[in-house]
Amino acid sequence: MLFYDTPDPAPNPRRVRIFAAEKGVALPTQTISIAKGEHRGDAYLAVNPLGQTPALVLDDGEVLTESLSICRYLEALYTDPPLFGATALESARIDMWVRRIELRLMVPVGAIWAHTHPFMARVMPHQFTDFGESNRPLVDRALALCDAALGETPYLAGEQFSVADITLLTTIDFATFVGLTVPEDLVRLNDWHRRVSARPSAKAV
Ligand SMILES: N[C@@H](CCC(=O)N[C@@H](CS)C(=O)NCC(=O)O)C(=O)O
Repeated sequence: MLFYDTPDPAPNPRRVRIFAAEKGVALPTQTISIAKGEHRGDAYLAVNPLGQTPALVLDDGEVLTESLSICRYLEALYTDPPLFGATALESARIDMWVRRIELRLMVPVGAIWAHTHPFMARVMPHQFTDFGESNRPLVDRALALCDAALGETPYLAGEQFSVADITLLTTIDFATFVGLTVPEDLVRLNDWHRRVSARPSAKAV
């Protein structure tokens, strides 16, 4: 296997790095620099025509993209510890939270990034600033939803650390890079963030 990775702050490759670290799996890795535009170069487009990272090339040459799909593949190969749930209910809860984070948090964070951030002004043909700004309340709402869930259980989707926590951690850290903050009064979410950031996997490079 060969894992095509991009360093922080890219949240999606980091999701796979943390996932692999939690499994104790070392993936042979090649770094693609988005800052240098390597994701749009012919060599990488031959691997992933979508021009995005991460990608995982399997031994028979098949290429998996989509960070969550790569995580699912690793979960099937390396079952311990289970990060997608061990029972039907755990799996459904984890899937529910991953979808909520992707759709309710990452989508508005991505819109704020694309349409308001000065870095993106260099690559976006036109920034719709009002649209970007209009996404800020959606971020606040999604963070409050997570904070409420963390009042019930130590991890986002239950008693065990899961890929839902990995998805939330990588998204919040990217949001912080974009200039957003987790409000201090979301005490449970801030506490959760300290706990999961202290796991060795959070530092996986
Ligand atoms: N849904 C995809 C998103 C992949 C994605 O957006 N990757 C970013 C890096 S975090 C990227 O390659 N951005 C460069 C671009 O889209 O041009 C996944 O989860 O893998």
